[in-house]
Amino acid sequence: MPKADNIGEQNYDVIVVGAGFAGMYALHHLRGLGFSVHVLEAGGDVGGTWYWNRYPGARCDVESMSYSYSFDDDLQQEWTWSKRYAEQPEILAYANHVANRFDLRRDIAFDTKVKSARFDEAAGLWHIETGKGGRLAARFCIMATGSLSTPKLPEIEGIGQFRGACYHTAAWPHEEVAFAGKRVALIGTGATGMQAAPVIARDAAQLTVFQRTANFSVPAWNHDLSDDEITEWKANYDHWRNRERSTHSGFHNEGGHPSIEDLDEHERLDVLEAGWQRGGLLMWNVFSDLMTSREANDAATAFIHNKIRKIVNDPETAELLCPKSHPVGSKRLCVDSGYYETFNRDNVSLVDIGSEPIERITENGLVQAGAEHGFDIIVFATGFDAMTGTMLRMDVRGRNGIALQEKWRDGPASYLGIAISGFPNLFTITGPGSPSVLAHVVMSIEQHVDWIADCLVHMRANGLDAIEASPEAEEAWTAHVQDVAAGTFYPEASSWYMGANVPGKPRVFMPYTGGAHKYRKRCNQIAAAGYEGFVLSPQGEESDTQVLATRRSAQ
Ligand code: N01
Repeated sequence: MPKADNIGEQNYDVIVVGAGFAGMYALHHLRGLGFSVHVLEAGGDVGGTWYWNRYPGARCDVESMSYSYSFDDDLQQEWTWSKRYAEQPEILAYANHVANRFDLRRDIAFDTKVKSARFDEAAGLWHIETGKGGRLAARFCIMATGSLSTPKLPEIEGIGQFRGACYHTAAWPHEEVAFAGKRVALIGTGATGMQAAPVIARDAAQLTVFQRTANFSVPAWNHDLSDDEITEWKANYDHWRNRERSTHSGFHNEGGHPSIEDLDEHERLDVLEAGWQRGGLLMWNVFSDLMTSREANDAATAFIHNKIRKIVNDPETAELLCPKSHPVGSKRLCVDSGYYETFNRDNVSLVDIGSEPIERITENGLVQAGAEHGFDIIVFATGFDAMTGTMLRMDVRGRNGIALQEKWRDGPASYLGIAISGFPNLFTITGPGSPSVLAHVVMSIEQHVDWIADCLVHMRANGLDAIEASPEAEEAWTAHVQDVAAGTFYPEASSWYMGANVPGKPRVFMPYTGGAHKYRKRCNQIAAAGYEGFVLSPQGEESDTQVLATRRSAQ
């Protein structure tokens, strides 16, 4: 690894922040292209999301044969998933397998949180400082920090007072949490809370679920994969990966869904029932116009309400569980394994905190509706400061010392969700403004890493030192992201996509809703047109060791 002896910092071509699926692939790919790469990771090992989210019932809502890297066919062939939807331990085992197989850990510093990243215009370098006081420099900085990596605790008075055990689902302990015989409060009913509730309920003496907003969920129908299913996938991986790259969501089995207008009443119900029986996230586009036609959305809403009313025995509880505050799909659709059925258990109850919020947390439990409820364990499944939270907690400064906190004061602006004007040579993987959380995220990660890698190779081959999104391109893309979202129901929900779950956060729709396939095409067109919308600058001072390092590795 090249070291600059003039500035006393460890010096690389590329610093990657994060060793989740994005950072791991960025390291592997860029290292293979001859760049010196170093990864800084806050956690104790690889895996990102799957390292932190160890809560009971944690599972991926994307089908396992698909939720994996596509960049190496040997890797695809040698790894065998056990279930339709993989559970957290199996996904973490996969991440570990990848790290071992490609010898990734030798270039990753674990338990190392980035404190600041500052661009030094004179040297054309990013200076990174870690929480441990380490200092590094690199020509390029890649933020592979994930979209859902800063857990959000609720602002409830007295939150530190509770004497029992208290957990956030995204900071779950590595050792087992014993629920047997315990009175458990679960706060939050998003994708996480809905996965955790049925599992906690099986062991706990009593589970009380505190729901602020009812959310839509469809069954996972999770099952062991048969040998035939696995064989079929492995024999046709190329085909399925190409399918993924050609769809709106990045799911191989998306597509062919009718518009509600083409169907009569019976056909509509048949389509919805088929969607429910198939289960999983594809219910999101059971009609091609689910997110744009009120009629389609209302039909799907009524259908799911009826399912909930049929599953849940107590009519009052069923009614509380029926989401009525937002269109289906405008908040992330949940995929459950027996969530609604859980409320038929004698040891489970549902408390509506939408109408009567939790007043405060006490030493023994919490106060709600004027009464104190005692608990042994409180589980916060209250989500994340999503998409921008992690980057904004670092002190990231671009040209002229401008702070990202300042630049994004009114919401994130970026070009393609990859680059930020005023922050040269800084890339974001699955950043705000890209499809990211609205698409198959591993596929989105690979697309971003490949694009960035091609860009760096192009720069190296052409003696270019710096790349920066132009203010005009950034402005136009950011407006486009908003325009496309405005044509859908997404902005109608108070969702984390909108920043609505974090008090004081600007309400701006953050992911790109235009479709992962169209987005990929646009990114490729921009690169083919010589990185249209970017300003590329030739090499500067020859005294910089980093330039030499890059050149050396290119030879
Ligand atoms: O978080 P959320 P999550 N008082 O923000 C409630 C991904 N994911 O961890 O709806 C009381 O969705 C909040 O209520 P409300 C997936 O993309 C993926 O569940 O804001 N309640 C809500 O019920 C998902 O969307 C998988 O009114 C409060 C809940 O807490 C994303 O992660 C699995 C509150 C938070 O729901 C986030 O999901 C799991 C307060 N002050 C998750 N603050 C996969 O399968 C918040 N809540 C890959």
